[in-house]
Amino acid sequence: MLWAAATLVALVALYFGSRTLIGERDASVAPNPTFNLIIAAPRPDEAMTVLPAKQNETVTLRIRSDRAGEVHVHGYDQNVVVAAGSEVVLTFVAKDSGIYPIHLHERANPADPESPIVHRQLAVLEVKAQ
Ligand SMILES: [Cu+2]
Repeated sequence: MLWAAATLVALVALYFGSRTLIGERDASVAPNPTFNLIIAAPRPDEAMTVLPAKQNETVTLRIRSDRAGEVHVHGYDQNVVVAAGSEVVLTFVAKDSGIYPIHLHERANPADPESPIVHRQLAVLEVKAQ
């Protein structure tokens, strides 16, 4: 019976050890995730960057932008207006699990306030069920 308990302890240690190795976020260290989003010239690889969170965590997006627009977390309907060359913070509770696109809504032609609004994907928020 003792060997079984010892094996279990070893497996638990291995499990938590491997969790640390793959860099999973430790909820006891950082209970509420904060992400920095820098909006500048578009890069092709950035749009699918996954920002990981867990259900019911308070998510904070710290957004710095070189252009005017509105950052929108689709599905959560969270918006924040950002002016060119400024930094804003958007905080909300991730109540629902799922994958949510984070967009910058900006004028197709920044010099023309009548030009259509385009949606540029900045990243995706992935909320995992607790
Ligand atoms: Cu959008």
